Amino acid sequence: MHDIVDLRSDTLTLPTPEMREAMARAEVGDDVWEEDPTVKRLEAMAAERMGKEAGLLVTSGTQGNLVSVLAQTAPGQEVVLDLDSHVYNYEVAGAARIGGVQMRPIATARGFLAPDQVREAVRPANIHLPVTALVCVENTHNRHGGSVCTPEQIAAVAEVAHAAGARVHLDGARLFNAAVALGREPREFARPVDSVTFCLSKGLAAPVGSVVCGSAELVERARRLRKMLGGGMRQAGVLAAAGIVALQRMVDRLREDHVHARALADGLAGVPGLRVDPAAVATNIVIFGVTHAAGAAAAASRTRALVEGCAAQKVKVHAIGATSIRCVTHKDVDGADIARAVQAIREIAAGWGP
Ligand code: TLP
Repeated sequence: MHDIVDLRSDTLTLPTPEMREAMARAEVGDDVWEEDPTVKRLEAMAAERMGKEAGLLVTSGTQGNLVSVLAQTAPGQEVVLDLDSHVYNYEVAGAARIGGVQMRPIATARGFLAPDQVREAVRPANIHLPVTALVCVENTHNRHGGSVCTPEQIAAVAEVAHAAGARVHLDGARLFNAAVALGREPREFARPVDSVTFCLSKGLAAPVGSVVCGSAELVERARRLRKMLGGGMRQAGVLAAAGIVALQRMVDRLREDHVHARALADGLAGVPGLRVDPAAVATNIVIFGVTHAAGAAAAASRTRALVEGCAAQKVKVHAIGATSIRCVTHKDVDGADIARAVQAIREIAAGWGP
């Protein structure tokens, strides 16, 4: 039980005492000179977990996705990706602005492009058309409520992309959640793709950092691009040390977060004025809708009132749209906290009347 139940994101997780200890003890050097042994150790561990030749510690998931896109595209080329993807929606259009690439967003059912959608989206050779250089996939999918796709689904998309001469990037910010949910190894999801980014700083609870993995050649290009973006860190081993603990100790416990997310969704199911589908909760994210018989404007005002009402009871939730709220479970939220959040939301909704 915590004083504040913070369900806004798993990025809010605080480092564990073991992480802080590892950070204090970390052996460090200048990583721009490639002389930080702890960073090297983390990168090697990450590459091994992803089944790739090499890894690169970056400052954030956003930077990892950006260097991956920049490393595999040229200005004027096109990137095919899901309409609700994080790269397209929440990365400040960095790839368009810095990489000069054009985004080709495609609407999907659960956040995952189907092979046929990729086949259709890839541009044929024609003097008028941009070259499709990259296809991006996201697993788990943030805006689709932590939905999971299988390694086989990724492989099917990658096969189409590769046959058309495009490369594939996996935004695996929460790839370990997908792996735990499906009982598969992270490297199975990464095998079909050319680059993968995963975050240490979300459910794995490290304070800072993501890792980009791919071929040694791709990672060397990404290293140069990271420097260009200002992400060349010096004694970054203090951060990498926490990342190592994250990989060693924090992966298996993600299943608790998934149990808590399902309990939250179950607790909210059937509440009048809320639209929630517990069966759709696959990992640590629950997205629910707020409804009102009088229409969208009334539902939006209920949504705002719900966020504020929860905050007044020290339960923090995040509105990701006018009438939708996201809750993310993580290691700093326990079963009692979930019960408190359910109670707070149910009480507020009960006041809405029929
Ligand atoms: N997502 C954050 C916010 O940016 C929305 C969150 O709270 O969920 N890919 C995916 C799928 C993500 O969910 C995120 C972060 C990122 C990339 C970017 O990671 P950071 O925040 O480390 O730049």
